[in-house]
Amino acid sequence: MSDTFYITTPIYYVNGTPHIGHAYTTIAADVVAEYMRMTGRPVRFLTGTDEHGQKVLEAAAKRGMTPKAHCDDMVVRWKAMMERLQIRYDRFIRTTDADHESVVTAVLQKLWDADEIYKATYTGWYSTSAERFWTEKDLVDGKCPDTGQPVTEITETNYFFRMGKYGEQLMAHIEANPDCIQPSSRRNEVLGFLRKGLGDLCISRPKSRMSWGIEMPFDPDYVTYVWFDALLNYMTGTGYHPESPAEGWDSWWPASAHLIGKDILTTHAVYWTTMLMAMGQPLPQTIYAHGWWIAGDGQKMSKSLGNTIEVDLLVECFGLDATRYFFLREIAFGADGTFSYEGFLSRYNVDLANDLGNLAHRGLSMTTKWLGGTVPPSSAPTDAEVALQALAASTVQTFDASMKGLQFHKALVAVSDLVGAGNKYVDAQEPWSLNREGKTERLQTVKRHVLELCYLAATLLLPVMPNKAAELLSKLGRTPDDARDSLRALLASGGSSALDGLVEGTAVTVGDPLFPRFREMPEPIAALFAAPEEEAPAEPQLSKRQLKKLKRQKKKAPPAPPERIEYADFAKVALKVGRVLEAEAHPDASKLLVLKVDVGEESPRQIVAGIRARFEPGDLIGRSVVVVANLAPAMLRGVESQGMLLAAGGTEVLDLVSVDAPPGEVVR
Ligand code: ME8
Repeated sequence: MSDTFYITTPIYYVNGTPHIGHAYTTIAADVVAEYMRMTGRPVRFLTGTDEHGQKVLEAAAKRGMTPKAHCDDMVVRWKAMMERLQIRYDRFIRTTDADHESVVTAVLQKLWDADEIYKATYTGWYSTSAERFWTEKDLVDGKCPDTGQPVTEITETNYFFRMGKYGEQLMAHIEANPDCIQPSSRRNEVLGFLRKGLGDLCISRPKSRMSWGIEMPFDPDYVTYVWFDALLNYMTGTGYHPESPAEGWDSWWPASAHLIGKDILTTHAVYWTTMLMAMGQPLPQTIYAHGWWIAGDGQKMSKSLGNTIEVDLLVECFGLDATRYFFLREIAFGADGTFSYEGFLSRYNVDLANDLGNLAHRGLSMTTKWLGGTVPPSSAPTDAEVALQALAASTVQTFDASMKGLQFHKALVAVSDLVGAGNKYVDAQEPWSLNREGKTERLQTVKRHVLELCYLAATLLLPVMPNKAAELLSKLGRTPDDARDSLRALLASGGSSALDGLVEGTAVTVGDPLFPRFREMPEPIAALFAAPEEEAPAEPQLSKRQLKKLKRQKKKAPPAPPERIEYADFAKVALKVGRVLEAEAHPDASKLLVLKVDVGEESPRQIVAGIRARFEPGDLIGRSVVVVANLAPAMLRGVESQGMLLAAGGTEVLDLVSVDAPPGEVVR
């Protein structure tokens, strides 16, 4: 198999507003692309914009511009987002690029000649908002299932791709290649969809209704359906062309990974794969559908949080590197995430300021103060150093396997664990005592190990935090190129040389802290949430006895909910679908059960629930539940509960709330 690595993001609707969701996919792709480059693989990284279709046409008309001029104007914001996030793509493709239009035209002609496309008259429900047809049974309450907007019944003659005939073949491919759709829950979703039977796909729009698209080569009255056009960008990006392919294009195909959000799973896992089958091309190695970021704490994703300004705000307040780190570290790739600024601040302070920043500072400042500011030699390792070495070697392996498997979260947890072990090592070795007691040789060995740990952490974090990692490397007297060489050597040695990357005698510098700690929310963010000052209501005068009674009551029962709350209050609660994996009686409380619940995260949550009177543990295994996912963890009779289940019933539990949806799905 070829050693090349070809990775893509979705091409974003040029009309849309770039927000943290788009930033997320793009950062993930950038990180894995850069990691693969570091390991020495030839990499091609494609991103871009999707520029045809009705919405673009309408938006352009509103502005009194031609659609192309409108796109030329809108695309600037997307390119600016990429630049701000330091995205190192190899090509930014636009579906209005001439080479792409030529590929789409030639593919259509080839499929038409091969009778993979036919013309037919069809009656269906057309959703203008989703720009597609639905059958009667697809509709939800008579509306578009994707957008909830009204649909119109249209009878139209169009061109259809014989997608249906590939259903069985696609199912067989997915069964035989378990990694081709990830995570596995998404693969099962696609298989479920295919088992219902696959129809043909309408791939044209009459120009009389919608003219902004690539003309059908065999019928000038029609343009190509926007998805058929857009998906082919992945082939254009390799240099493929049915008649005049660029030399070496097939070294990039099949793609190593298409990163997408779960919203566009079917178009990729079904439309795209069957199109490739009809074109006689191999299918991508992996289509990875990640979860959605939703705004927590009452912040609306689309307005206050979900726009470029807010990505910019994170970058402005915490820096680009911390922003890139946060999204990949915070949730497992595949799960949904609830964004909150508090969560961001705490992740920054804990992982970056306290752990990594602190380790670097301890290593560099003590070396400067006590050892003349150069990388010291290491001698006579004790068990502590042997253990660190073993951990470093296994960290490299975990990091590598996780990056290759697009498990960014796991990769970064491995680095955090290493850094944590480094800080514990410093605490245990007490270099300050070694210095005081004049045990210079031992002090040198300890400091060398701390600096080596920093070097390894900076090496592994380089694809994620290119600037901060380079800054740390420079403090250690090394460069990103040194780190790249070290990584390759480490991978070749299975990690055995993991703490041997620095050069004895090289000068180190302390400089400014890498990640200054934030004691409070940075001002520009705090200002977003500053409530207008209200007059405090007058305190009622209560006797001591009355006050005591009130306190007791308050302690016993949660306050009754107010009659009415604002949407923002409700939006603070993150509800998720869970599936009960395990259930057992609480060791120390007769009314409680201890459950393990899969909520679509990397590991199941432990939830303690007061439902023992209503349920036996065995009743619950496999049951779907609704979990309050952002409730602060609490100890319930000595067992930690990481969430709460929704149940019906007042004083007595009558039933648990269940929904028919996969674990991790958001409940709103
Ligand atoms: O669908 N959380 O473009 P699009 C996480 N043009 N990721 C999110 C997100 C969120 N809240 N919101 C958006 C299209 N994304 C088509 C694609 S590809 C041939 C054509 C990310 O602008 C995620 O990657 O609506 C999602 O799939 C993509 O943006 C949708 O971008």
